[in-house]
Amino acid sequence: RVKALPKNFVWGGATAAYQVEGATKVDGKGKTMWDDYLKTQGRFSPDPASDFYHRYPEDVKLSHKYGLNAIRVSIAWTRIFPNGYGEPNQAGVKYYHDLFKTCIENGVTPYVSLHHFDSPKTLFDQGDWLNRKNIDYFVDYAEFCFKEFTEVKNWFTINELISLSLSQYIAGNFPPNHHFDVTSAIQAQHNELLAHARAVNLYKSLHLDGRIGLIHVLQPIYPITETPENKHAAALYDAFINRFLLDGTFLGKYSDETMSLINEILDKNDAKLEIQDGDRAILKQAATQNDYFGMNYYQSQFIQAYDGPSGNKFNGTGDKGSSSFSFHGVGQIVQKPGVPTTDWDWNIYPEGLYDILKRVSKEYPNSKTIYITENGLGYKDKFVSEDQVIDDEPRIDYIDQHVAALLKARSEGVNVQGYFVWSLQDQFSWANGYNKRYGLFYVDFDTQKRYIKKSAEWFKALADTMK
Ligand code: BGP
Repeated sequence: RVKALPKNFVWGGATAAYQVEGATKVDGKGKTMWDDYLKTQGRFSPDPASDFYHRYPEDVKLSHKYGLNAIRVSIAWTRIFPNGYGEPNQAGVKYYHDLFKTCIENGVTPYVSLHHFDSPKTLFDQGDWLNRKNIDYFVDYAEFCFKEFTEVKNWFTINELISLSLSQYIAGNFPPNHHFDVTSAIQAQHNELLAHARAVNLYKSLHLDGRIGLIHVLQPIYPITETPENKHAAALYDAFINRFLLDGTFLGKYSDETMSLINEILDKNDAKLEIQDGDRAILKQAATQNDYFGMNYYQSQFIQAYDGPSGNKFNGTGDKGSSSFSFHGVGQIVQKPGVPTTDWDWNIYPEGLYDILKRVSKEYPNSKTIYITENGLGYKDKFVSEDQVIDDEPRIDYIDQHVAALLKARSEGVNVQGYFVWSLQDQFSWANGYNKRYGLFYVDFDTQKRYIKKSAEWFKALADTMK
């Protein structure tokens, strides 16, 4: 494998508060939208997850030891404001100061998101992102963090707006588990974009010494064959999951072509989108003020035209081939022969990463600098013995191919400055639990002991090419 990373490349591991911290009931933390839901569901508990709340010094040291110069973490809103607003909880504030200090002291730069799927329960009960009052609370929380955590120089507002909206209101695998509630899905996207834009505009007005952006997961949509119907299906679904958000973020408006595709979907599904006076100005102001763009990429999808009823099956168990997705008036997701899939039916398609990087840099120059903020392989890693490195060769292959796609795009002028693997250590997966592992470091969830995987050693070898 002949590959070298450019000098000063950001080479990191990613985490999210609720997926790693555990300690959901300590030091005054408030409930998120997940706590009661997971309890009722009874499949798995978010405690202790990877016990990062107590063990972060060990994970940060491991990061440094294995060549990582950066880490993605998120702040749990409910550690700072247990109810989403009000008086800050000092124990939560202290925890994050300590965490950031440890990262910085170890030469592992923190990249910090304010919201990673973990809305406070109180605000979730009042409509989550569909309630515009919650946008105000988010901006207040953001302002508090910007002013308090001045040691953080790299901010992201919200992680994966589309995953939240799609999982909450279309696929139904995140609370409140609506299926094909198209009105809520598109409105949540718009409202989250507004929340992001307002936070960026505020951050810039504070003239702080740091950078800010947001994170979108992008999923290229390809027609399964090049018929006009299938191409149109791909354009429609692409508008719904990628283009609407990219336009809103980096053009500061939804282009006419994007809106005509979105309106076609809304009409066919008796849905509507409300854009209020003043929203456009907020988006427009933010569009040029993002300092960088965090792009998550896992997979691409293949689609065919479809006019039947909507319906889906979510594969949250790793039972290969058990998922399906058909969206009325948009399209039906199909398998492309020859494209390998994971046990959770995610296509392994590194070409998609190359294509989407080229597209974003060409069509959305306001994205400026791009970081791949998540990419990785969900895999049922097997622990063998205390003294044996865990062999996760398929993960190495996956990362290797995607880093190659990134470097190719970079060599053709796309301004990619970093790569964060999802994930740093094994952690809790929202709708899949604990058997879908992604980490460079294996976590025995019973003992919380960390073990090295082969991918960590591979990652380190690549990091060493930077010197
Ligand atoms: C992204 C999220 C992460 C993470 C990852 C893997 O969508 O930002 O939080 O979970 O995907 O997804 P999953 O855990 O569903 O396999």
